[in-house]
Amino acid sequence: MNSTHLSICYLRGNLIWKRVGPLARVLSAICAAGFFAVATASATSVIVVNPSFETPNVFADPFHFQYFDALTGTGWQTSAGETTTIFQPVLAGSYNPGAIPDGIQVATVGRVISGVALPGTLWQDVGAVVGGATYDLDVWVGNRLEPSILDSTQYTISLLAGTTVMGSLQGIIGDVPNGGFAQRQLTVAAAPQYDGQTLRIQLYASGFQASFDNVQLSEHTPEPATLALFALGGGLLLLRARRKRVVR
Ligand SMILES: [Ca+2]
Repeated sequence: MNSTHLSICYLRGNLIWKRVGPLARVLSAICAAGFFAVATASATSVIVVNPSFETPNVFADPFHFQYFDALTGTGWQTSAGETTTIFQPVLAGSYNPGAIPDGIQVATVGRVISGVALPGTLWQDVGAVVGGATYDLDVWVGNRLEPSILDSTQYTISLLAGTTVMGSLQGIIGDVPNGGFAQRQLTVAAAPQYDGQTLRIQLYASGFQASFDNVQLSEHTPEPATLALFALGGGLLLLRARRKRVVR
């Protein structure tokens, strides 16, 4: 719907209102629905640093992985030592051939040391929350081929405002095909009270280990021009209602 459509909607409703009131109300409702559909149409990508875990290249490590907390400049932070890594699966047997969604490296979160499962958390702050916006967070989740005990690993993908979880998505690694990756999408509507707070992406795993790759975030906000039209339309309807009361 555009401004022309808006005008037509209003004029038609106004004309019909005088003859058949209920029909005009239905028409007005249809017009309003059109406005709301357009009001959420603007989408922008939120910059995620190192979204695919390709930096730095960890090939030189004997096991082709490095712990995040031993690296700088990755764009990601980790809370617990030695449980999150950047991994380059050079050797066959980690994932199915061609399974890595993007590039040649992934992140692994969580591990087991001496039979004890250590959870892991990766996070990145990506700017400020826009209150009223809707966010789509896309993450690929991987299930390594070895060993099968990995299947019981639980993972949680979250969007936070500061340290408050606005929304999260949970799953079990066993739901992902063995040796493969599957895309998961978390959609979060940011409540107005979170406006201006730090927007944080968080990836968590416990039980054994989850793999993550290709993290993408988009923000959907109402278009200012559309909101202005909507306010104008609302104002016109209000004026019309007042005029009608005066006439009576
Ligand atoms: Ca990658």
